[in-house]
Amino acid sequence: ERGETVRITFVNDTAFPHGIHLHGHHFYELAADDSLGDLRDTTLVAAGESRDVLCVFDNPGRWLIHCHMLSHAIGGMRTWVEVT
Ligand SMILES: [Cu+2]
Repeated sequence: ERGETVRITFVNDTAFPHGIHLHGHHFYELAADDSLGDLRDTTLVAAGESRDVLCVFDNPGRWLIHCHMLSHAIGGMRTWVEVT
């Protein structure tokens, strides 16, 4: 819901790095000790690693999340969230 703060873990269980981009919002990358890192709309998740981010979903609508490599997004590395 609008205004909700959500922690998301992007898990990369592939052999390639993926730059994951969220439309409509920015989020903070979280360090291993949960401290806030950079404010971004895209985060690079290395092969075999995961990345936690913290996002305040304050922009209503349906927003795409996808890999920034077009071939990956076309191949299915995309989904969406709805903020109501
Ligand atoms: Cu990718």
